Amino acid sequence: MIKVFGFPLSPFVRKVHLVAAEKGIAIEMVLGRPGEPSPEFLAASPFRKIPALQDGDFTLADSTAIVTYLDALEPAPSITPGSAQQRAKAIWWEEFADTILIAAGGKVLFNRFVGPRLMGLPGDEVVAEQGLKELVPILEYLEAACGEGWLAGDALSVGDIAVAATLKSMGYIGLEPDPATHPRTAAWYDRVKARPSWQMVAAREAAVMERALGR
Ligand SMILES: N[C@@H](CCC(=O)N[C@@H](CS)C(=O)NCC(=O)O)C(=O)O
Repeated sequence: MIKVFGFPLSPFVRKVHLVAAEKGIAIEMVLGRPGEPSPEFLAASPFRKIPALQDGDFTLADSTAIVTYLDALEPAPSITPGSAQQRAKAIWWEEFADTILIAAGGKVLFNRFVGPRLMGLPGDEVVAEQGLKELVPILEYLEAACGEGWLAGDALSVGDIAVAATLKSMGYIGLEPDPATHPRTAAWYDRVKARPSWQMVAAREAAVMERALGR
């Protein structure tokens, strides 16, 4: 079975799990300890980033590379739209999630949750507040883009998956889309959350997080 290394709180890891679930690709989640990387993980991820994948002799790091691999292995259902413009938009939304949304949201997530709750490190409230400020125009941009359907056309794409995966991490600090302030984003997010793939991945994550938080 394909192995995916990494902790499911990471939006990049969650993106890979969601894509695999959409496509019905079975994967084994390998958690590991960040401070004590296994030789298997190091072989798959030379720069020690999660996620990483091992499929027999084949290894690969980086969520974008990994979902490209999964999409090629199992083309249906597609996560990359067919038209040139929609396909490019899907990649834009993935980039938006992976570089812009996480850069701001991660400041709040790390300092209010990952550091204090999981790593025993004090959070830096100045950095968290800075992240909250940076998030305002980013979330407004997303709100303006959300419509009745999906971010990059008529079907769910890797763009929707990446953005929703990042918002779920932000849910750990109470920053999932608020219907009162971001109704279009909240409605789109509800559509992603209604998918069986999301429910399966979220249930698996909840079990891991419960153990990590010692509940
Ligand atoms: N562009 C990479 C980003 C991966 C990444 O930054 N992962 C974080 C966890 S969210 C990580 O491994 N951090 C550990 C470190 O930087 O040492 C991807 O899409 O997979």
